[in-house]
Parts: sequence; structure tokens; C-alpha cells
Amino acid sequence: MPMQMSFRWYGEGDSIKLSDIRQIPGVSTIVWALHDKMPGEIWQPEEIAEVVGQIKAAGFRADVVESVNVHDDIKIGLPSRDQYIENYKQTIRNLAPFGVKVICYNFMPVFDWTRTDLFHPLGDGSTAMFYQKDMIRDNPKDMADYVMSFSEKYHMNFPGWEPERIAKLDELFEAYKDVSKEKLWENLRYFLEKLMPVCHECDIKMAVHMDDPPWDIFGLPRLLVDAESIDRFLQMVDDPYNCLTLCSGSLGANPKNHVADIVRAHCDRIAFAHIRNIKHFENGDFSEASHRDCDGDTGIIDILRAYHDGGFEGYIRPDHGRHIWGEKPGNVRPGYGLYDRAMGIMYMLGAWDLMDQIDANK
Ligand code: CS2
Ligand code: MN
Repeated sequence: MPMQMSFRWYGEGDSIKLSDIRQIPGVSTIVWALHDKMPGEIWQPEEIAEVVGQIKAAGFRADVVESVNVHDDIKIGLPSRDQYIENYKQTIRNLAPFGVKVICYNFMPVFDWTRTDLFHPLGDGSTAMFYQKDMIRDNPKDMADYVMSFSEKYHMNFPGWEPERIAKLDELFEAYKDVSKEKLWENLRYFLEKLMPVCHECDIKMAVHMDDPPWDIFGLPRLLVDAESIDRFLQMVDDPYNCLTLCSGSLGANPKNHVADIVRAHCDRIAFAHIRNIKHFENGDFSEASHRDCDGDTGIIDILRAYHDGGFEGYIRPDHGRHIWGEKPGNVRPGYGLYDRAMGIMYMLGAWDLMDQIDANK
């Protein structure tokens, strides 16, 4: 089986329609979620059936969920975590009959991805998400206010940025204050060890997303940041159902990370590949870029080569794209426009087909 191309869709509220995605060559699976669910809530079969029904009616499979978010009590390690872990297990069981094979999640305290500008001009009329290093210092409020003002103004909730949680930022930071990096590792292990039997029973892989950006921010520890921590993660729960969502863009935000080497080391434990290209600036800022190798510093072709050499059979998707051809605040989700991600797919498939041909002629 070759790798399986997928595309993230935000459901009926997405300005991008499944019928649009249908016209992108090569996409077999939709990456989806129940976006109104709070972390910790059980996903009910009838709610799952509704979205999966739409996906299947459009001619796709619904094999990948991104994300089932993890409740803070699990990350903090509170006694109440056991109930939330039970709920998570029930969600896994409820997803299984619908053909779901991979659940992407992250284990980042408080914030999901962090950027300081969601529509940064790139100079050619397009915009992309941008990280200005000196804006992320001690005060998380400003950054959170910026992202939330966006979310309010354009009536779009960002996954991992639930307004109900972010409204209680002080309380959240207080709750995490004793969670050291080691404690967080321990809590991740506890969570995964409880889930693994259910994953086996349901044939669903848990695939942790890399931390984005891959370093501690605002004093909050972050775990999945480089080759060493990925090794540790895979050894800690050494189970074929404990896998990675290897996000080249998240890891690539640190220029020291060599993503292709990580693919070479762990291809069999990567259930889900996110392909995103990052361009670095000398002062430590970075910008997201087109998928074309030379537009960034992440080494996209080398990464694709590594997947191809490894016989990768998992799911892959273009991660964030630029906003182009009239996509702007109000009509597009930051990073999740149609056109640049579709071009990313064609770039990836072009490289892949050529590698197939080269290898066949060897
Ligand atoms: C995604 C992440 O949009 C993105 O940056 O790659 O938000 C990802 O969905 C989560 O971290 C996974 O839980
Ligand atoms: Mn990603």
C-alpha cells in the first residue's frame, strides 16, 4: 500500500467544501474532528455518524481524526484524570466502527500552536503565519488576546484555543505551576499506558503531534521538540500503537532539527505525516512558506525521500499553507486555505511519482 494522501476539513462550517477537496488529485481520506467538543467530553456515536456520513457521501474515507484533545487534568496529573481517561477510551471505542485508524492529539500545556501574526505579508501578495520571537517573552496574555480577538472577530474557534479555557488563563497557569517537564512526561506515560489496550482492541493508533514551536514558552514545559525527545517518547511506551504525527513544520521551527533523519529513524512509528515548510530569519523569527523545498529551510524533498525510502504507508497531509488568490482574514482559516494546500499536495505527489519511477527503473 502506498502512502495515503489526506486533507484537513473543519466540517460544515469550513468555507472549503468537500466537493472542492474532491477535485484535488490523490486525496483519499479526510482529516476531521468534532470541533464543538470540549477536551474530556465523550464523542457520541450519533455525532460521529453525522460527520463521517458527510465525508463518506463525498467519496472519502474518514480514517484520521485531528484532534481528540486531551483534558488539562490529564496533563496536570490530577486525581480527576482517571475519569477523563475513561472518557477518552470510550471515544476511541466509539470511533472504531467508523473506520478511524489514527487519532492525532497533542500534549502541550495550555496552548496549542503559537504564532504572533496569522496573516504576515510575504512580499508576493500572499500571507502566511509568522512567529516573531521577541513578542513571545513573559506575558502570555498579549499573545492569547491577539489570537482570541481574531477568533471572536471572525467567529471561528481554533482547535486547542477553546474560549472557555483561554478565558481562565490565570487559573490554568496556576494549575500547571508544579508540573515540571519530568512530571509532564510521567503524566503522558500514564495516559498512554491506560489507552494502549483499547487501541489494540480497536486497531486505532494514537499519534502525538509535535510541540509547536518546539521549545518551552512562557515557562510551560514542552516535550516533543527534537530527535532525542522523540526517541524517549517511543521507548517510554514501546508499542506499535503508540505513534507519531511527525509535523515537519513544528519541528522545523528549530533549525537544528533535521526532520528527514527522524523519518529515517522511525518511519514505522509515524502514523501521520504533516508536511509544512518553514523559513528562518537570522533574528530567530520564522515564517511559514510554500511547500516547495527552496522556499524554506525544512528540507521538504529530503523528507519526502526519507518517507519514500522507508516504504511509508501511513497518512500524509499538507499542513499549513499560505493564504493566496483572495484568501484573507474573514474568508479563510489561518493556515488552512484551499489553494496553497492543494498546490502542496501536487508538489508532494509530483515528487512521490517521480521517486516511484526512478526506483522502478533501478
Ligand atoms: C496543527 C495542530 O494546525 C496546526 O498547527 O498541526 O494544531 C495540531 O492539529 C494539533 O496540535 C494536534 O493536536
Ligand atoms: Mn502539524
